[in-house]
Amino acid sequence: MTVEGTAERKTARGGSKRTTAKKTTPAKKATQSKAGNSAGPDQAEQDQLVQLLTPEGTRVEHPDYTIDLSPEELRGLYRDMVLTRRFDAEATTLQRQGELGLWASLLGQEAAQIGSGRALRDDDYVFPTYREHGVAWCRGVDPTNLLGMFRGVNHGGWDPNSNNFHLYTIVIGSQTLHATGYAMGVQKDGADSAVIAYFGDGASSQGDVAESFTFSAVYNAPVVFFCQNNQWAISEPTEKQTRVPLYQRAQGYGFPGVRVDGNDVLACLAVTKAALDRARTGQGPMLIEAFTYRMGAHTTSDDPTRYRPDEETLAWEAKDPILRLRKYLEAEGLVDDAYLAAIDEESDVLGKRVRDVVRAMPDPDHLAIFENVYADGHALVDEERAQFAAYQASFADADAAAEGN
Ligand SMILES: Cc1ncc(C[n+]2csc(CCOP(=O)(O)OP(=O)(O)O)c2C)c(N)n1
Ligand SMILES: [Mg+2]
Repeated sequence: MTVEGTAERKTARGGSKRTTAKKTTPAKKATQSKAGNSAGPDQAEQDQLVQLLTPEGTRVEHPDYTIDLSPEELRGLYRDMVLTRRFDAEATTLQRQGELGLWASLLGQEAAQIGSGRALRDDDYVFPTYREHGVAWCRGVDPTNLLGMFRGVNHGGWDPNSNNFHLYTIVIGSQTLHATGYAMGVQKDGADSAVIAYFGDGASSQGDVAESFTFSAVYNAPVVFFCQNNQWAISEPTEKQTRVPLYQRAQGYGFPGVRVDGNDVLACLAVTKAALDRARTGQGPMLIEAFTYRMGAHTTSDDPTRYRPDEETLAWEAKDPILRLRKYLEAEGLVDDAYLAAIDEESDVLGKRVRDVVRAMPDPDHLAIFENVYADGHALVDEERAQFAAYQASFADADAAAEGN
């Protein structure tokens, strides 16, 4: 999945020697990547997008996907997105202040996550990656619970079965297999719940995702594959993952795929609801490619200015998911200044709560890391635990000796 790896393969196929390949400076890389990751879809791609709300906030219709929401529901989507963005910004700041070890921001992907998250029924089951903070919000997972793992004080932070929201998965693409297996189980139980697996454009290159597509198709499993194509897999542009639009991959496995405007919360909601309904009525899996953009860095350990041009990010800013819904709500007279101010105030309260709770999270017992490795214990884990306990105790001994002097 590296640029270097792809370049080498191309050179080898082209017959020229690898040693002739020139080193690419970060600046050159950025220009090159622009060809594959333009500032948004070109006209052909645009024609394939399911869209119900234009970037200017104008409501449009689509022949296959419709939605009819009450003013309250529309305002709810706006509130979800604003609060999720605020939570995310707070987490990024907490990482910068040394309170978290790492954070993976969802900035720019709020519509994809809130739209799909609000399409779910309580009994549906979600298998997320590590960036689905908006979906977690929709499932009712307390946002502060998402931060324990990123602070390094627990292995997850919530009981997946309380909200039917699995723990975050870092191993790229593996959760699509978990989702497929779970969906096959749901089917055997005779339940009419559906399962949704989130993954990224980079994950689409993983074998696990290909296997999930095969198994779910042949078993007609009630699973929706929700791919957030945010245009980048760390520093790799989507053109390094695929030569066809990602949603078209589904066809080869025998189930439908659709590309939705991932910055349009209404379209994401409508398309995901249709896919879930399809799954729960025995019509099998579906692939949704939410065409969106990762506005921030891959994680707080990444510096995107080294590999992508500012113009690309700026062009996507004009498609901001929150702004377009706000324009629509304002134009329809569905929100007023007082409502918007109240949401901002609620955001501030959430931000403060997140900061307070994170700072007060107790450090775990040093030996807790050895728990839950095996259900019935393991001799090697026991040995490692004893070694680590002795190592920790050596500090206490040294402290005691120093005090004695
Ligand atoms: C199996 C595996 N290989 C590599 C990695 C390192 N890695 C972490 S995130 C990432 C990129 C994922 O990109 P994408 O699927 O597009 O998701 P995004 O981060 O853009 O949401 C990689 C390669 C990993 N976590 N797991
Ligand atoms: Mg990506």
